Amino acid sequence: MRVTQMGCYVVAVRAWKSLQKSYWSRVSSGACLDGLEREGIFAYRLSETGKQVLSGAAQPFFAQLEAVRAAVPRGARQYFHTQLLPARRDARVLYEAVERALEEAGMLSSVRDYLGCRAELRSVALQINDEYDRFWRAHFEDRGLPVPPTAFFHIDNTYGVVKAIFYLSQVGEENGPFSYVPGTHRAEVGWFEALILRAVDIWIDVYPQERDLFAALPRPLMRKAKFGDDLPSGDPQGQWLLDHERVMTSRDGDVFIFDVKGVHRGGMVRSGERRIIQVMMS
Ligand SMILES: O=C(O)CCC(=O)C(=O)O
Ligand SMILES: [Fe+2]
Repeated sequence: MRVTQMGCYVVAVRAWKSLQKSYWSRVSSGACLDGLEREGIFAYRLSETGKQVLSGAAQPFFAQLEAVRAAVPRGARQYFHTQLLPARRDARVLYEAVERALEEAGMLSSVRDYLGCRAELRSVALQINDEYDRFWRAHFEDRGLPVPPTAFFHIDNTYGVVKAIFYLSQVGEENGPFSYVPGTHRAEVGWFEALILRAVDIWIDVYPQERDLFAALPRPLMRKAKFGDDLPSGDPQGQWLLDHERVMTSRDGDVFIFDVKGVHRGGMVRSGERRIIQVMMS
């Protein structure tokens, strides 16, 4: 008799806990979907356990990335020296930890609802940025030009992608916070413009020595996804973006999910170092 009572009690507690869990994941998933739709970005604070599991799973890959970086003189590092992109088959534990963390935050289901497809993790990148990185300022400094305040503002040159960025170190104003201009993901861009600004961007990324030719393009073609570098300081539209830019530090959360169609930038470290996991979903 006592055993049966105990069994009923255990079943009732489990049912209550699972009800609570599904309620809270619905609540946070509703807020996440709402944030993505209205602002293009949503921030979440992970549980301490969630953070520890993620850090543990990421540690061996950060060690690999550190080794790659240590072999290159600081000033000579390129953008690709900031990232390690392990494939799922070589990083199962890490991919599962990331998936669980995104599920805890109600984010994976929201991304699926938002994109209207069964989105999956396409890549998980470990990233270290520090004050010696030059990818966002070399093209100005090498020409003796000041870095404009809108530097590195861009939209990604992909289609139908939502990204998540997990902060694995404390991030403040100085060590490369991610930032986003809420609402810009809803800007209407026609298919031709969308095509041109991605094509021009890829062209200049692949052939940076041809950057000067950008200025010679006819006006309708003079468009770039990474446009912040091309706005002079004091440009009124650039100023609007700066006035509305939301800078996300560790005070705002541990993971940020955003539609890459919105204007954003990050990793521009002025002092210290920043460690993140960047996840691409589509
Ligand atoms: O490193 C960052 O904070 C931003 C990187 C970025 O632009 C992106 O993940 O699309
Ligand atoms: Fe980006």
